[in-house]
Order: sequence, then structure tokens, then C-alpha cells
Amino acid sequence: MLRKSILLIAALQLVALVAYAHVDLITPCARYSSAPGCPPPPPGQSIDYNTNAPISSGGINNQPLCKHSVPYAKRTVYKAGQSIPTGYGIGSAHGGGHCQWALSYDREKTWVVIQTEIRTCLRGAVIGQSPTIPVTIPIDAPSGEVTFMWAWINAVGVREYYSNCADIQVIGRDGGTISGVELLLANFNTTYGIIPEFPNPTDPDGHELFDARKPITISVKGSGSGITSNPSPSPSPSKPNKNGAGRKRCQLQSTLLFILTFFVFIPLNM
Ligand SMILES: [Cu+2]
Repeated sequence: MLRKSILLIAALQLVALVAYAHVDLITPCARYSSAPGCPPPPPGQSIDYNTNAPISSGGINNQPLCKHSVPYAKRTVYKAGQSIPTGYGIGSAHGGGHCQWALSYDREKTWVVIQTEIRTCLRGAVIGQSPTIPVTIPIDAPSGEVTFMWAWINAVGVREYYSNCADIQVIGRDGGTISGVELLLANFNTTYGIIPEFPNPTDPDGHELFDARKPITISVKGSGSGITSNPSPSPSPSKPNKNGAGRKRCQLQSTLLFILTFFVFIPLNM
């Protein structure tokens, strides 16, 4: 009986580790997040218990940017110039990485990156804690219904790309333009290159790809809806590179779950 209990507790702990193995945006609420305090999903949609899973892993893209396309009905309101204390759920910090935060005024067709943190983003974040990173809405941001995206390229582990989106309302100028750079995709699919693992300070980290992102300016109509003009929304392709032969942490987690199922759960039920 005691042995069974110990095995069960160990199994549950490992399952928790597997289920919360990555990182997600929890403030503002990522679409359909299961995080405490987040609203129920819009009608016809379900809670996403895997908001912390990458949208691309090992160069295979499984989900679109944002993961989900139907916005929440209710938006979190921020003023132009305001700093958003963005918060993250940490299952595995993957040695940190590259973060980009971007806004879309046209329902995710065009992205303007407003803030970037190269290399150190979420580095040292502790599992189970919820670090915050301030992200400032540009002071000249026009008013409107805006999709706010956090995107992340991990430093260590299977080469991944993360994308979570929150639905916000920006209170700012009545129409105008907002400028930034285009969103960089990498570790995404065969079209985009792989940034190898960069655990050590001297490792190549693909920062030059971020430096090469093209500037982008979008115009927003006075009503705050619709775009009057914008350059090509296609993200800058990054140059192909060899995948780092590294710790395959995410694959290891899948393997653990497999082992658990066959060697712990099944014996427990016998
Ligand atoms: Cu991960």
C-alpha cells in the first residue's frame, strides 16, 4: 500500500513536470488560458491547457501564430505609453532565449514588433514562479482593438518557437501610425532557418537575424479599426543553419510520460 502511494505521488509529480514543461504568457491572459483569473473562452472554443507548448518544435510547425484566431470578447485596456507587466508561467525556462513582443491592429495579418530582448529573456526563471517583464505600449500608439503577441525562441533544448496572444484595447491617439520592426520567425518550418542552441556566451545566437528585421510602419484609421496602408507583412526569412545537437529536453519529457504509462500506471492498476 505504502509502495503504491509513493509510486503514485512520484508519478503525479512527473506528470506535472511533463504537463507544465514549457513557458506561456499568463498576463495579460493568453487566448483560452487555463491560468487563474483568465476569462472563459469565447463561445465555441475550449480552454487550452497547453498554452505553454511551442507552436513549432524541431523545425515542424504545428500551430499558427497566436495558436487561436477567435479573440476574447472582453479586452484588457491599456493606455498608449503604459508599461504592461507581462507575466509568464514557467515549466522549463530552457536557458532563456530571444523574446519579441508585437502588436497587430488587423487581426493578426500584420505584426509590428515593439520590444525585443535578445538572449537573456526568461533566463534563470524558476519553475513554478511567474516572472514579469515590463513591455511598453508606444506613446504614439493609435487607439484600437489590438492583438498583443509574445514570441520566444529558447536558448537550450529542442529548437522551438513560442507564440501566445492576448486581446487588448489600446487607448491612444485617434488614428495615426505605429512603427517597429517585422516579426522574426526561426525554428519554425522548412522556410525559416534554425537558430542553434546558445547556452554559452560565445555560442552563435542568431542575433544578426534580429538586427536585420525590416522596419515596418502601419497606419490605423481614426476609428481604430482597419489599416489604410502597410508594407509587406511577410516576416524576414532567416538563413538556414544547422540544428544544435543538444539536450532534447522536450523529447525527454515525452519519453518520461511513455515510461510512466507502461512501468508505473499499468503496474499500479494490476
Ligand atoms: Cu519546452
